[in-house]
Amino acid sequence: MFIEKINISILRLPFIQSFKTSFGTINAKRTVIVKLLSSEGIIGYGEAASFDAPFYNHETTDTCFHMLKTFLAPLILKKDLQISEAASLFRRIKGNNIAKCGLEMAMWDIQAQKERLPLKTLLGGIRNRISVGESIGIKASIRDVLQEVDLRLNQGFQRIKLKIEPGWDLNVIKSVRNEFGGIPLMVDANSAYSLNDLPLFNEMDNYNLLMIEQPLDSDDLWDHAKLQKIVRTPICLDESIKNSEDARKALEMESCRIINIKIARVGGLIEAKRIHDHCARKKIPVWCGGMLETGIGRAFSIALSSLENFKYPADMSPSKFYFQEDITDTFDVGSDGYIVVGDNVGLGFKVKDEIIGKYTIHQCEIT
Ligand code: OSB
Ligand code: MG
Repeated sequence: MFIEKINISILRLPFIQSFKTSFGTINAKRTVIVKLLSSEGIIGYGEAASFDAPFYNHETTDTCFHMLKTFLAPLILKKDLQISEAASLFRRIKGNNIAKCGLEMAMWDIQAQKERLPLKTLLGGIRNRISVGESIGIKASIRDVLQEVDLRLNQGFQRIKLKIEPGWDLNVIKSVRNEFGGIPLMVDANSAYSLNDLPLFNEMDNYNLLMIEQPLDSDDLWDHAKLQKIVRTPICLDESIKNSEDARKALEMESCRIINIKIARVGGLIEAKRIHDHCARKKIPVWCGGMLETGIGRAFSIALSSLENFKYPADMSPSKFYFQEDITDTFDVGSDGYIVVGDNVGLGFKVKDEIIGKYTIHQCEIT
């Protein structure tokens, strides 16, 4: 495809309700939307859904905008490139995976439209529906958590993930188990613990959790391997897996038994699929995580989740849980806890340019 024009916008979408993790509270989503125009007149959209501050990983919304504008967009502008060729050009730039993913996604959207195929088919997806769980942030009180768990289970969500941090862990897990019995339950620590917390993790083994997501430092495959030798509960890595090489090493070291794939964190769909395929060969299940992104980012995650080795429910609650309005047509989670993977061409959801305009706080156009 030949790229004629690139538009990069920072949007600010206020949250209806704030979301607290071990690394901080998120009150609004500032995200970067990439819009490409190809020489055939096809428009493609992508999202670099970073967080505002470098607490999840090193990137921020503003570094994504900067990297896209200054280094990434010029690599593909006015060139005739396959997506895989663009991805190898991006690989020469260190890190900054979320920024890279914004551009790569938009190329996939164009490619799918050129081939008149849904993204799912282009990626080799096989599922017509994907199962969905809910991720529940750290709340003011345990009662608030119990209320939200009750609501989400009634709405059909297939598993509950509790965000934890030191002081907000076993007490919450115990309360949810007491109240709701053997529901599919897991926790996500976003790197808030160390091996000094071993007694806590041993205790967690008694609560039949599906998995413990990213308990230790994001750079530390080694200590995760030590922990996984001691605890029975599967460890799932999120932040630690930045590419397929990390996945290979984590599996060789037995640092985890499950991997959370976020397209943004790994720099795009090519790398996401590579991790998926490697895990499939090694019989390690994966599932799709989220970045509290808009409908654009979610659309790509839904298509990716239709691949065969996505074995656990995705963090894919509909945007109406977070935003007053979304920049795309939205999807619903059925009372059976599934999202239907449609067969519309391209990313599969109608993008609303006027709503993008309404929330844009900064933008540039590169021609
Ligand atoms: O680690 O998965 C995470 C939310 C904010 C920051 C980090 C994470 C999360 C989630 C929910 O767990 C993701 C989502 O539903 O998009
Ligand atoms: Mg996580």
